[in-house]
Amino acid sequence: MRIVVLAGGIGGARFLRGLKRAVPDADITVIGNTADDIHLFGLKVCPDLDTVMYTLGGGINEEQGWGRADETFHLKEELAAYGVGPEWFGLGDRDFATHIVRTQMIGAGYPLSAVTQALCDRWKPGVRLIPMSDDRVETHVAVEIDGETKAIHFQEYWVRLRASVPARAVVPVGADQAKPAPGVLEAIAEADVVLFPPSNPVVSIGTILAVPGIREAIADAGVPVVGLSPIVGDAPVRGMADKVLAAVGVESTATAVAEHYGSGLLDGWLVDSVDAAAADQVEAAGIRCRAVPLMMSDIDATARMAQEALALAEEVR
Ligand code: GDP
Ligand code: FO1
Ligand code: CA
Repeated sequence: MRIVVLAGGIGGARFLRGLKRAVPDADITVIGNTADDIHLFGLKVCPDLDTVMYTLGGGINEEQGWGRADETFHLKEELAAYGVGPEWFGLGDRDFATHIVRTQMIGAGYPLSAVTQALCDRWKPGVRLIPMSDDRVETHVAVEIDGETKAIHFQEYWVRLRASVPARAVVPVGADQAKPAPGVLEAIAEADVVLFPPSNPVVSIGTILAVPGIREAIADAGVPVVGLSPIVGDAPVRGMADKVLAAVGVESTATAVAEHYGSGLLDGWLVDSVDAAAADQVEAAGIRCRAVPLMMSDIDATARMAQEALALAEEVR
């Protein structure tokens, strides 16, 4: 079975671990979000690609969900001693090596997709990980600070300001000019099923779908497209999805997220058992809906979620 998964960071990576457990023989292609990417200290950092790579490759800091296990921060401390920041972004020594290798290869002329493949030669994530695009796309958030609106990088909004200022708009800068990376459209066209893990609908899956051609390829593939809600009991399980959903005019409910993707894209939608009452409204929107436990508390529970998603895909096929 050929499965294509659009993934952000933690939500996507943890789901993928369960999917691999559920269907060990499946051929899984992951289209990773690169709109969180940021250039720091002259290096290109790709948080969501790295989160998927480290999680599936066994190098992730499990408690945090991002960054490396057994991490130290000597380099960051030395930079700070020179007064060189930003200090608000926690890049560890082990993680730095990834960004150095990536930046060096990009400087030598390799596209991000080839660099990601090279990094995965080390981590062996057991999936084919492709960035959504080789072109630079950066999510900026229009925030209101002291009555004035200004645009800042998504990482500054989330990591430095902890989403504490009102977000008025979310813009994937560069997305409209970006091309899908080599292999993205081909993987979608050859897929037996497309899954949306419980990733952020705006700044993870939304930005992937904003790359011209990707949404169309999914809609045209003629295969089941099934998503899992990242919103449980009208709130994100973690992160700031409620705030960025509000910024794009979408309520923070499992139903509203399904309607936001729409029946033109989604065939099936899983909501958590606590949101079982939402199923009728999702079905009324033309999307087959089931309520099942959606907490990724361990790999077995996550594998059951993946099985449910694949079962729903068979139902709508
Ligand atoms: P990020 O890039 O690290 O923010 O990760 P993603 O975009 O892939 O996923 C973030 C989303 O995952 C958030 O909106 C969370 O609500 C959702 N999430 C995290 N853990 C769980 C879980 O156990 N169950 C469900 N249903 N959603 C989860
Ligand atoms: N998230 C934080 O909340 N604080 C950090 O200092 C931080 C550093 C960091 C470094 C590398 C990396 O790959 C990810 C990192 N993240 C950090 C996570 C990440 O930037 C965001 O959680 C996601 O992109 C949100 O979608
Ligand atoms: Ca992310």
